[in-house]
Amino acid sequence: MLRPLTSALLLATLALAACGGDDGAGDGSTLASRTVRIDATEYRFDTAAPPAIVVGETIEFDVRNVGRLVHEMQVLDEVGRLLDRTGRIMPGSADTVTVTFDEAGSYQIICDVDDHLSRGQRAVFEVTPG
Ligand SMILES: [Cu+2]
Repeated sequence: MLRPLTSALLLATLALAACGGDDGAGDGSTLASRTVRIDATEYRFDTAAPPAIVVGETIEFDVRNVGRLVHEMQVLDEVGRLLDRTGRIMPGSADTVTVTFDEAGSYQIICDVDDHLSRGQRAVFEVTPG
């Protein structure tokens, strides 16, 4: 009984460490299975196509600020819990955030700079079962 539990804990710890390791550094992650580009502007997020993420994927979001104000991007799960976020991104700059999606459901991205969220800078996307 002890051994499988220990392995599971170790895996969970590694996964957490991997998720937290890229906090706004923008150095890219070798863990990501693919990159999804998102443009942030006043007051919305644009992406070329829906990201169509399936459970188990690790996505690097490449967030470009194409607007005139500072933006950021937070990734929230179905119950609004913060999974990870970019740093504050100056106009003309970019940052990345890498998230592993372990559960199917609705996720959202928001910008919580000033009143941007209440102005509608938010988007919802689905993660589907594999
Ligand atoms: Cu914003």
